This record gives sequence, C-alpha cells and structure tokens, in this order.
Amino acid sequence: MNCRSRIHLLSVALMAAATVSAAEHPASLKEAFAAHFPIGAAINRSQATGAPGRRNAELLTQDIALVKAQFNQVTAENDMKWQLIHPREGAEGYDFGPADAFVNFALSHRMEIVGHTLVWHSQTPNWVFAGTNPPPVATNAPLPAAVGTNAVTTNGPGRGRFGPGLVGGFGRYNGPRASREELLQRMRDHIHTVVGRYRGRVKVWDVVNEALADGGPENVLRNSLWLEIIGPDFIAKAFQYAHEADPEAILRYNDYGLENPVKIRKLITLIRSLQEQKVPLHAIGTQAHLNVSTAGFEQMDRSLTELATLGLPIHVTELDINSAQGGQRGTGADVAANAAATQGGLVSDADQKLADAYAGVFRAFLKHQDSVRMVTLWGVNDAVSWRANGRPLLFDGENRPKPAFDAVIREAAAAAAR
Ligand code: 9MR
Repeated sequence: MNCRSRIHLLSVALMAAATVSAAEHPASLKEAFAAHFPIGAAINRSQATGAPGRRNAELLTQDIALVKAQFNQVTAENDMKWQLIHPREGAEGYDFGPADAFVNFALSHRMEIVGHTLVWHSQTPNWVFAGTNPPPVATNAPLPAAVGTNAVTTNGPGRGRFGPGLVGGFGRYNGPRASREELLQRMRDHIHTVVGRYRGRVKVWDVVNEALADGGPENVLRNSLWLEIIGPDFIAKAFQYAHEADPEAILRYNDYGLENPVKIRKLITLIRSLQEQKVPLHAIGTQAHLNVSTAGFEQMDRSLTELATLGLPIHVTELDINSAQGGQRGTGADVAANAAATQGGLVSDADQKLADAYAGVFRAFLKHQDSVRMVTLWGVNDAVSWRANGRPLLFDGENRPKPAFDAVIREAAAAAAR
C-alpha cells in the first residue's frame, strides 16, 4: 500500500471515530469539559423533587438520569424567583419548599448550584412595590436623573404559568407605591433571607437580572418599578445586600442579547460604573438565547472578546439555540414573544444547522476559556425547554443525544488534542 492510500485509510478511520454517535459511546458533557468549565442545566421543579408534572413518571425518571449523567452544575429555572419563593409579604410569606428541594438535589449529586434570581422586573409580586404614594399620573412621568430609560414594554409581560396580578404577569403594577426607603427595606430583607438561607451552598447568585434596556443607545437602563421607585442605585444596593448575606458567594449581573454590539456597550457602561463604585460584582452572566441562523463561532467570539475587556469571569447562563422559523431574527428572552419566536416549524436542515451552531459557540467558549468559567444550558431537553417548539437543546424530547451533542463533544475532543 502506498503512502497516500495509507494516509487516506488513516483519515477515514479518524473521521469514523469522530462521528460515532454519543448513543453508541456514551460521552458526558461534564467529563468532556472537565478541564475547562463546569457545564450545567436549568432544572425545573419536577426534576428537583421527582414529582411528575408535565412529564409522566417514566420520562421524568429519564430526565433526572440525564441530568445526573451529563451535568455538574444546576440552576433553578423558576423556583428561586421572587414570585415563587416569596409570594406574600413579611417573614411568613416565603415558600422555601421547592427551592430547598432543588438545593438538596444538587448537593446530593455534588453539583454546583446557581441561584436565579434576586432582583428582576419580571415575576415579582405586586405587594413588593405597593405602598401609599400615588403613582405618577402621566405615563411620561419624569425619569430618574442621569439615566435614560426605554418603554416599559421592552421585555413585555410574561404570560407564563404564574397568572395575573404580577409584574410580568398581565401587566405591571399600577397602584399606589412604596417609597424608596420601603422598597429598599423589602429588597434587603428578601436578599438577606434568601441568600442567607443558602449561604455556603448556593455558590453563585444572579443578583440583578435584565436591567439593561433594549433598543437604541440612548437608554442604558430598562424602565422598571425598581428604577422608578429606588433610582439607578437599586443595582448597587442589591449587590451590596447579597454580599452582606454571603461574602463568599459569586455575585453575577445577568442579561440577554449580549450578542448585540449596542447592548454590549450598555453592559460595559453599567459594569464600569459599578466597578468604579467598588460594588461587589464578581461575574458577568450572558444568557445566550440564540438562533441557528446567526449563532456560531464568529458571533460568540465577538461577544466574548468584548465582554472579556471588563476583566471579570464570564458565565454563559441560559444557552439555547432556537431552530424555529419564527425565531430567526432575535436573541431576546421575552416570554410574551416566545410563542411567535417558536412558530412556523423548524428551519430546513435544522439538525445540521443546530450542530454547526453549537460547535461554533463551544469553539468560542474554548478559545475564551480564560474568561468563560461556567456554561449552563437553559433546560435539560427539547421537551421541557421554555421554547420547546424551537428544539433548541442538545437532547431531544426522549433524551436522545442530537447531532448537536456529538458536535459539542467533538469540539472538546479537538481542544484536548491541541
Ligand atoms: O424558562 C423560564 C420559564 O419557565 C418561565 O415561565 C419564564 C418566566 O419566569 O422564565 C423563563 O426563564 C427566563 C429566565 O428566568 C430569565 N431569562 C429569560 C428566560 C426565558 O424567558
């Protein structure tokens, strides 16, 4: 056999090895990326408690087995949000059961725990903002000094399973308001209680979520009741309270759309200002709700290069890649727009495009491994994803690894061979 044919045979063998499916040779994400970063998933209440809900007992058992086999980090998809953990006012108003179950699940499987989220414009009950001060009469009420804001509707109301009467339910609270001092006191009590309860166990907290405005460059912060009632320092205060409650916790600012250069500039403005004030902020969370048409190495490399200029660890917090035709124009995280974003069936050749997109995105994570310290997928499999119709994850609804899973594992193998 001449040299050329030998090389050809060798490369055929190598290609075959590279394309064996994960089902034939079970591989795990956590092992594949062990040298680089923890890799996790957002898990829902059923997965944390073992109580069937949307999934029957058999599928739920498989879902939980998959979480244990693949991931070494978990985030509570919903159960630590204010509306769920602290639905009623006062010290008796907490429902810790599901969050406790989540933390216990993670500890018993030695997974790193992320708490999501302490201060957010969405999924916060009305009582938090209620008080005796009349709300502004005009909708174009004066804005707090020094901060431009955009319309309240930017991230739209979340018509989730949480019903009416919530901010982020069917519209925001419009009644008489708390004073700045009252709202700061409620925020402090909430953060001290929740972070304090899980001190030493929850390693990372999303302290403030999605405070940046979408749209043009003129407005840095999103208009929200937090901003209107407290003022722009609500962000610094939230970090200060969280740090008091657990000085060892890694405190994160988390937002979406950081693939968009305009939004990245706003993030940099916000974070630099917090850093100048010596606010205890330890990591940037970039959600990465992407779509197959634009996601890939170049987009992620550009975004991470810019984010890395802040000199903070970067956590990829909510990764998914929408393959539905309706969602190919945005990287938003808007629950209200989600129905439209997952309509129209899948794009052509969706499996292959998803595999290419995930491969590129992970290649960028590996390139920036000095900065990227955690990667979390927003859900365990396509069936339980918030955008299930967009088939955005690495496992299908029956927990079978998709070509995108193989592609991601191949990226890890390629990095190991370099
Ligand atoms: O996936 C979450 C979904 O189950 C909830 O109904 C929704 C509203 O609370 O929140 C989803 O998760 C969001 C996350 O908490 C913050 N970033 C955007 C995510 C997708 O909307």
